[in-house]
Amino acid sequence: MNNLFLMVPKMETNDYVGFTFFVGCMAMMAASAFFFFSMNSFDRKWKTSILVSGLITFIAAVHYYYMRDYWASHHESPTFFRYVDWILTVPLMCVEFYLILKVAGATKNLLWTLIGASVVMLVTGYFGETVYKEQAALWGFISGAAYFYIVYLIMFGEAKALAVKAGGNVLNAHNMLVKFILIGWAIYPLGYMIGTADGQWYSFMGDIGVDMDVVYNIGDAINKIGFGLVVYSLAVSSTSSSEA
Ligand SMILES: *C/C=C(C)/C=C/C=C(C)/C=C/C1=C(C)CCCC1(C)C
Repeated sequence: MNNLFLMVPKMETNDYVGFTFFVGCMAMMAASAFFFFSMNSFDRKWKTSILVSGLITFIAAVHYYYMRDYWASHHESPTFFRYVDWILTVPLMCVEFYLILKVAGATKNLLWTLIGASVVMLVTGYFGETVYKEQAALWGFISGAAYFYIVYLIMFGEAKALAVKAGGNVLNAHNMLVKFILIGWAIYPLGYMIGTADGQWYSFMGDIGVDMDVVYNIGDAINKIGFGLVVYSLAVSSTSSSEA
């Protein structure tokens, strides 16, 4: 009987970081169920996009399950699980852009450029948070450059040109997804600055009283579930407009 209780680490009622891990886990699970169950009501082209939305939230749900547990047992940031989650889900978000823009002739080359930039962004961020913490500002800067390159590609570059070419619902959805990258993804560098503030020029970020993981958890909820819902509504509007 005791073993059963040991499986659930104690959670304090004032542990608001733990609370956001718990709620994040539930929200990711619910979103996954929603995407997976709704998938079959769309035709093939959209089915893949909704499947990817579901995979993004599902992969996150599994990682949140472990992160929640890790936090509850150690009261430390689950940096490793966090970055494993991101390295899997962020490239999948690049895949979403590619799938949407395929109608306008998006190339594999564009897809790999986006994925490559996102991997650089995450690996350098990981270095700054772990092995080279003293140089966190430098690594964060390199990571930020990769981030802005992604913003450039989808806002002004090749991806934007394709979206304009596709027009209609695709262009609307693309513009919406761009907002997620521009505003939603900008949440993450804030979390990073809070978490690596010690001894950096932005040391004041360490005193603002918000925990890095809370910022990351809010970012994930907005970006993974919100992003998926934009794709979902594009599928809904495209399906109903082709029937009409
Ligand atoms: C589902 C997870 C997502 C969308 C994660 C996105 C993560 C980022 C956009 C992280 C960006 C970072 C910077 C731009 C600079 C500092 C280091 C990072 C990795 C936190």
